[in-house]
Amino acid sequence: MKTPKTALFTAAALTMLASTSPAVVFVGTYAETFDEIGTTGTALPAGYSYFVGESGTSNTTWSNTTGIVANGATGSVASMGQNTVGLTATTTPSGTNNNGFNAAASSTAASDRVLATSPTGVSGAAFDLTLTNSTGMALNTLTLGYTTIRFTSVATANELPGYEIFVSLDGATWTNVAAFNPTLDGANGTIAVPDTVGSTAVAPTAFSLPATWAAGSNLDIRWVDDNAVQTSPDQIIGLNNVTIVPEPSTWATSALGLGPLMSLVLYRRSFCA
Ligand SMILES: [Ca+2]
Ligand SMILES: [Ca+2]
Ligand SMILES: [Ca+2]
Repeated sequence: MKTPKTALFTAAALTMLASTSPAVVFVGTYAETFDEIGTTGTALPAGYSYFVGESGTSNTTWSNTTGIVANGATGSVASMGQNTVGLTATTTPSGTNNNGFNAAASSTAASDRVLATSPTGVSGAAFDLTLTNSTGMALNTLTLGYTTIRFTSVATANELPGYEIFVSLDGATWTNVAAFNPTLDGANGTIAVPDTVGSTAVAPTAFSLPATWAAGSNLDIRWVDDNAVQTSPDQIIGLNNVTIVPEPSTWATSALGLGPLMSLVLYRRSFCA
């Protein structure tokens, strides 16, 4: 029974590496172009880690009936293992690669760098961003924007197109943010990520966190790419131009301290009237 033992060992080794890279301090605005990686860099930007499904999972783990499974002992977003080998730097990603790519947004835009995925032999791959809430206040709603680059066209439809977003406030329990789940055709107001070459700009969209993001604590955001069943390699996709801000209406008043201040002004006015 050599094969199962090897698979178990590999999964255990990946789990041991599952701590993410140091978090980025989030003071109320965040923007990442990935361009500072450079054309030959292999290191992820600050706050990012790369994960793949553990050994023993495959391109049948997630499907259009199960979706990408958030939590569970195996075959879930929660059970993915960190891969610290380093990115593969290239202009145009091709083939399969469980290290992740540092790619160019296009062959004519070499300085515009993109993190790209093309998982193989596992359930999928993910880029994970860890942020520490240094705004000094609890946050419940964020506005997230990013661009999905579609590097390749595929002969048949990808089972689960593009990236799905998962968030975690403890690094253990994960929640899908359904508003960002793409479809091939963008039906019913969903994000369209067709199986053709191109880019999909996901407009900044507000979403509620699964629980309050307390001041001083961490939030993880994962862009998860499934390893599709139908084609091999399945569509190679990439992540570019991430922006994150607190949801504007709550941020505008609380960040400037206008909430308590306005209350005091109103109280004084009524008291002195
Ligand atoms: Ca870029
Ligand atoms: Ca694949
Ligand atoms: Ca995929």
